[in-house]
Amino acid sequence: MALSSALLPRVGWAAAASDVTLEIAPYLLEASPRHHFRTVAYNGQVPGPLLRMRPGQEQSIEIHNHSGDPEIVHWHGLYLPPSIDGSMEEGTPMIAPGGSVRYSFKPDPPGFRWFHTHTFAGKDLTKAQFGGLHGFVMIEARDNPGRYDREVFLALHDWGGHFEGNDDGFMNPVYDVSTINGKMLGFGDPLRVKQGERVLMHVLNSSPTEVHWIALAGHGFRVIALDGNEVQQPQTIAMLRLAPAERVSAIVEMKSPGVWILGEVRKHVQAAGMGIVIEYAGATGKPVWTQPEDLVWNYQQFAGRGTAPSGTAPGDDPAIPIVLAFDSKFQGHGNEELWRINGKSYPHTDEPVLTAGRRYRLIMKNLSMDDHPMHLHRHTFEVRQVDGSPEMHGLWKDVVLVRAKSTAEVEFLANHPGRTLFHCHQQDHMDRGFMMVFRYA
Ligand SMILES: [Cu+2]
Repeated sequence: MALSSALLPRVGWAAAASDVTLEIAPYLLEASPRHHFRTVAYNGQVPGPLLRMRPGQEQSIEIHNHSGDPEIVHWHGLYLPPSIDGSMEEGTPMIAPGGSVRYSFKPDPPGFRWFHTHTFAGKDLTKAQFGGLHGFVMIEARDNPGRYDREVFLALHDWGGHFEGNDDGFMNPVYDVSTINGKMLGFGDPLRVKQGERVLMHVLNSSPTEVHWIALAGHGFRVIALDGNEVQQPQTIAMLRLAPAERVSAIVEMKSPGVWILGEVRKHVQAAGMGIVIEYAGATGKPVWTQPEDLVWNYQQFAGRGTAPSGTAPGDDPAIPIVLAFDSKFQGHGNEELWRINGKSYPHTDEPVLTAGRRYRLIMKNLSMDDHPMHLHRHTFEVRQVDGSPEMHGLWKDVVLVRAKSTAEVEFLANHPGRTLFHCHQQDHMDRGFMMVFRYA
């Protein structure tokens, strides 16, 4: 039996009234015996159930909201109509407290996706993405040849957030506890492996606000996909960087017997709990960590030439540029800043109009001192340039981290008519105006 199913009960696709039922309800998370968090979860577990779906095969999902607050479920990375994509700004109806909805759709595109709440948190750092409402979606054909022995799904998350002012008077969330699959390092089940195994790790950063850096002592990661889309040039690297909502799929060859730590590279975050023990069969002893000296990551190394995932093949016309400048308006000491796109905050942001069949190039100029993980709903984009890099090809994502005082450029084919939300995935930033909607003509 795959270890992933031992860690995360699967929801199958047995013929029934609906293929999957999600129960949204209050939940007490035990990150360790001394760290409990009152939150809300899907099906009484954090992360929620792993949903396996077949590409293009009708899937029905029933959702019951027992939480006492209106809820909404966003299907991150899927091509769904605005009525069910899971964003109020696109027109998806909220699920009332005590209410239920039933969705039916044909999952697309194939790959590692996820689902999560898309509500407002404001000053309450237990709500929306600060809580436990996130889960994995794997859309995969039955005949996946699998160059690996088994799959493991890992979600990185931060808990117990509160606002803290920095030297400039800006308020940012900081956290007491960080977890992998809801557990602090040393308190979850170890990942038990065998020598010679090839383990495909699907890592999701479900953190409301934090970028995370992950390494596995004694091992490298063979990165084969970013945001669920195969990369043109797989690379074996020592550490992964994941901005909020990003995913990395990497194969780890288990060829260094022992007991190791897979965890956050930054000491204070690992000390707050972000780690999991990797234990070879027959190995004993204290888990070993080796501290990397530098944080190293770049998107460019994975780019190359090649074909696009289904439905996103670039057309022949040159892309139409859309320039978006990001900045913030200081609201006074002790307040959070108001975030702006081209000088306007949601709901007053522009609504650019797209023509179906045309390609667009988002030129994102980050004038601010913060990094922003920018997410486009209902589409996949091609990352073409980041941090002053040369032009790139074939790197397909749905989130890109636009670093402070830098420009990033992405292109996408407007091939999914309907309202489309574009926003910073950092919860406190989107709550403070960092969103806009694209419309189709
Ligand atoms: Cu942001």
